[in-house]
Amino acid sequence: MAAPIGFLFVLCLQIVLVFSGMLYPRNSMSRTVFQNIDGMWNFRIDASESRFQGFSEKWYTRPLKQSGPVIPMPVPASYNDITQSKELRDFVGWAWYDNEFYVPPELTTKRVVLRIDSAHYNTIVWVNGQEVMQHFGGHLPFEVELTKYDVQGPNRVTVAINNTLTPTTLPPGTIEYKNDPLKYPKGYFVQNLQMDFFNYAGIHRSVKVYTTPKVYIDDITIVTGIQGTNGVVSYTVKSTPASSAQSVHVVILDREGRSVGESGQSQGQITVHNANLWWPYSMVTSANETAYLYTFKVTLTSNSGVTDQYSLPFGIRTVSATSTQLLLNNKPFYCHGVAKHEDADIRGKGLDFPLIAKDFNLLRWLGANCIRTSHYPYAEEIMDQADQQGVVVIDESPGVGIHKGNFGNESLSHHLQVMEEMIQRDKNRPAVIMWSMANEPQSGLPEAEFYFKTISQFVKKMDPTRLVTFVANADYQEEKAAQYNDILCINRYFAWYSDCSHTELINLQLTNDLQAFHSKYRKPVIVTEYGADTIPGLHQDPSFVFTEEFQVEFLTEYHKVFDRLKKEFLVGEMVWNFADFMTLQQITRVVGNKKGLFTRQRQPKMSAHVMRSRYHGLMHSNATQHSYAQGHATVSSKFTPPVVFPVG
Ligand code: BDP
Repeated sequence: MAAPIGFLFVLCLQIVLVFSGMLYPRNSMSRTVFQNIDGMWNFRIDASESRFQGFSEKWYTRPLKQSGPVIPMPVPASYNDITQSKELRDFVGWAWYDNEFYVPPELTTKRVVLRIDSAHYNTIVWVNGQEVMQHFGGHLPFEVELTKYDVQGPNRVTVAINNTLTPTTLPPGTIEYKNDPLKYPKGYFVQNLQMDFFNYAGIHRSVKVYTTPKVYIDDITIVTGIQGTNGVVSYTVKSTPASSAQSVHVVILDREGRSVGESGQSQGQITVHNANLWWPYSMVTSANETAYLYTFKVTLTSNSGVTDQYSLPFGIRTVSATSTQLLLNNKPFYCHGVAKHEDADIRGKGLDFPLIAKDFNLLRWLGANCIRTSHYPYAEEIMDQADQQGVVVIDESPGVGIHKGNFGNESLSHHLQVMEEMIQRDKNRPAVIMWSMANEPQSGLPEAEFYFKTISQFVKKMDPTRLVTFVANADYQEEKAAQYNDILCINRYFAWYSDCSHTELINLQLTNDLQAFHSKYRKPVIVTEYGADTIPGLHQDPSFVFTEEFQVEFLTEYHKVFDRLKKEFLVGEMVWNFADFMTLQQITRVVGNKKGLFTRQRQPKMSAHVMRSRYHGLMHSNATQHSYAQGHATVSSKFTPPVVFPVG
């Protein structure tokens, strides 16, 4: 059988993994993000049978438009929904992009870095025909220093991306060749997915060129603790090359820009007296503020007297768990949230600022205090909003749908690599309280035990300050790997995927199931998914599946159980899903998954109003409890529950 569409090619190439801090590009006195190469790129798919034509004809050696026809393709965006072509929408294989950038001559004395914030999935990048980097996997940034190349310009950047999913990629998938000559033409294949979302592909986030001095701040790690009313900030600053760094000075600035602590060491501890802690907005009382962020400002001076400066926002907060509670800053936190997707019309998974702003407005409107980045790490610009707006995040890797055949060593080592990149990227974010290793793996299989034990230990070693989990859907009796989770995250669809329509069974089934899980592991539980597909505008009374009435009834039955178990060991509930999203074409999906509280265009269904009423109510009661615990009786009026939406 032919190698699946040129995919093996990339595996044969040497994967260059240069481990560095990859601090998010920010302007400072010493750094310039001087080019955002976003906009229209030239684009062409390699539709040859082998998908190998681009490599055999070396398309990267000259402008793409010289080797064949190109179309304009926006970056950032998925390419799938941009044109009217079904072939492009459903394409599997290598897609090629190119564009130009300049490096102003005065900046060539600096360290020049080309960074792609994310591309799906496997990427090779050439500058002026020379290969400069590869990256294996989507959703996470990668970059290369261009200093050693001649980049005076104009410079051509060529990017080839392969969206093929195989048993060892994350997410995993398979390429299936259909060999029956009576049914399929020669060489016919399909991409099988093990996940329930459209396999969007393209350059999904920004492409930037930025500079730093040649001796530069490579990485900053901040870990915070609380002692009485003080915050304890432990930090490490890594400079590269370390031997050329003469001195490091760090200062912590409060919101007003006043220094609240400093040090002349590259590693150490700073005490912030009477610290303002980072609180989710749902836990704010008259005594504290939403999501207080300090700035960690680092100044590095090289042996030759050149300085580099980097300012990192961070929060002071702690995360911990008992057998029945999830604690933020030693206070119980109840997560009333939503699971999301990066997904919208036309742009697919492409970064989109209006969409980010709209979604955070809707989260606040709903009263959701927590999101899960189902089923992959979201854009850093989304994570910034969570940090700034006090929305807690369960940060999930792209380990979605790990089934039998995906637990081998190659998969495991790639999964560890992805976890490392994700934690490295998000380790300083106060909003992130828990790392999710995967979504719905076949964790009832014996091989899942070693797999998740290894990843969980790796994650805890990299970051002992946060919790770790994977999101499970196995039966509690079969479950083999949940013992390595700090919090039991469980997805349940009683009365939808089982006993469909029988909402009267939810109470019994959900109660028994969650209690059994908790009794087995003695750990807190979050129901990370529950939901029912709902076609907006479809109404029926009495309720019927797919109607808005049914979704409301379904959610409300779950809430009854949550309200009881919340007093015992339940520490969170997250609706599946925030908004409708696109999926593969199949008979159980009507142009996508319709379990959203909002439509794909972010208009509310009846359920959104019900959830709004519930979440604002929960916030009010939590805030009251929280403020009593602290001895303050006032609750900010912004948490007054909205009028209950009249249902039923
Ligand atoms: C869960 C998956 C999620 C799906 C959801 C559903 O975690 O990705 O979209 O089911 O079927 O099992 O709606």
